[in-house]
Amino acid sequence: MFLRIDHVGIACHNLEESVAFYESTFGLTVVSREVNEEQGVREAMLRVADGGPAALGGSYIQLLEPLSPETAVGKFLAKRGEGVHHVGYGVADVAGALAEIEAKGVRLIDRRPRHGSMGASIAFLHPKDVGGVLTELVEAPRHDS
Ligand code: V0V
Ligand code: CO
Repeated sequence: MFLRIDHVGIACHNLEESVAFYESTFGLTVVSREVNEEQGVREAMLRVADGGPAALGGSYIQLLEPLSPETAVGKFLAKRGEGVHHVGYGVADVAGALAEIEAKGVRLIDRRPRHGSMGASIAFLHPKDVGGVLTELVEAPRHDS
């Protein structure tokens, strides 16, 4: 079901400071920036590796700054501080994967796919049913033409 690790999401207080750290320390490059009101984040994707065949897409570090303290990332920062927030796995079909996973008894946060970074369709699984790991499914947009 999981094709690859699409991204690791990292919660931070100040997106620009964290981006500057990742760029200067590890030589990573920002390939996308977005404000996602629905998810309550300002985020940047930094490309890590090619991740195999081009059709599968790359691997990224996703830096996440909360839009306010009441958001998912805002609450996480208040409770736990900066650090790893979630793991996003690449899947071919988010809706199909959600149905399969739910049938195995794992609670879904999203019953249908939402808008994610770089045009992806995303959905989250509850961390309490995945050994404490907030888990995201990521279906990259198709590049057919
Ligand atoms: C909370 N908990 C976590 C967690 N966040 N455990 C592991 N990893 C995390 N990131 C634990 C928390 O410690 C509590 O455990 C329990 O879950 C309930 O947490 P809470 O603080 O009361 O918060 P809730 O229940 O209001 O919300 C938690 C959930 C929420 C996971 C349901 O954060 C959520 O819906 N997340 C999905 C959306 C999201 O994270 N969006 C931002 C990334 P104890 O203390 O009771 O044991 S957006 C993104 O990735 C995008 C756009 C993209 O990739 O394209
Ligand atoms: Co993410």
